[in-house]
Amino acid sequence: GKVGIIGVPFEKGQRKGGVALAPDVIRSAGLLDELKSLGLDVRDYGNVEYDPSDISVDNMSHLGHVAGCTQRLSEMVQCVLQDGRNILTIGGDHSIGIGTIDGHVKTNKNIAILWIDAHADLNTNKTSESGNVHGMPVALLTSELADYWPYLPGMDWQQPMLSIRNVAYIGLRSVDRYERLVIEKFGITAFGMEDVERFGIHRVIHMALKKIDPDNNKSLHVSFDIDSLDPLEAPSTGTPVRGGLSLREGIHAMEELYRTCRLNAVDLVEVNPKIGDQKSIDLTVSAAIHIIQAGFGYTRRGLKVPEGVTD
Ligand code: DIR
Ligand code: MN
Ligand code: MN
Ligand code: MN
Repeated sequence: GKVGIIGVPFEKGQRKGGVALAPDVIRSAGLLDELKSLGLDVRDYGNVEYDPSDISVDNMSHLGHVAGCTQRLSEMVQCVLQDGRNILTIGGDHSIGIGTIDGHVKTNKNIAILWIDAHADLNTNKTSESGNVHGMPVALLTSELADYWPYLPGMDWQQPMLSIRNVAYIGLRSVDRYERLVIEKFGITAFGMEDVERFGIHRVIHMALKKIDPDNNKSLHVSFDIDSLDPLEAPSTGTPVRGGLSLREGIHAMEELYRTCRLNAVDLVEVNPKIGDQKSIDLTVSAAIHIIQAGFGYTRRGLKVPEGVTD
């Protein structure tokens, strides 16, 4: 397998400094070597650089930066996929999902998204209580939500091409009132922590796939917000919510998705190496690397001996 890595040192989709450091901190913790040890051909495309546009829209903080960054990111994602590589994007805050999913859907229209997060990230500028764009990417990306937005200058390159029927949530436990209303109105596939409790992560993953990819033929995209994990195991993140997925559940989810052979894009977002003491930061970075490895073929059964050296 071939994989391309893009770092997105972007933190203007929320208000806490530090998330922009995550791509380099996660690389420094040995990410590339870990992926290479899985037998992958790994190419690092470096960090996104962009020109912000000078626009503003009511209750959307730093939209000019979000627009500039995600437009460039979408182009880079398209390049990597066209090079025949699966893609790993390291954020940055979750607003970067606008760029990665736009790039994926422009390359392959038949995609399905697993949004693994404590939050639904489904606000518009009218419903958001924070004005933070990292709480809005799913609403920007999906066609059913298009009517709920005003015209957004700087975002013309991004037309919502994805149906909300192709999105499943896993790990929800902090959903705003209007987000809940939208989830119910459109019957969005959503497995919150309650469902993980009730069915177990294994069944939840397979029920989600059955809903969003019933014919087992879609290009799968996981957008993994590290705050989906319990803060005991991933404390260094901007909006932690207690009672989350264990690292074991997160790893199992990624292993099962890898086994479909159709997991072609992974985002890992919201690690903030400025939150907490060194022990918390190390714990969070190592959790992120475990999640990524599982999504790219690491298995807890042990790896196979490469072909040709078995005798
Ligand atoms: C909240 C928090 N729903 C918002 N969202 C977060 O700001 O819209 N998303 N933290 O990751
Ligand atoms: Mn998120
Ligand atoms: Mn979140
Ligand atoms: Mn967040």
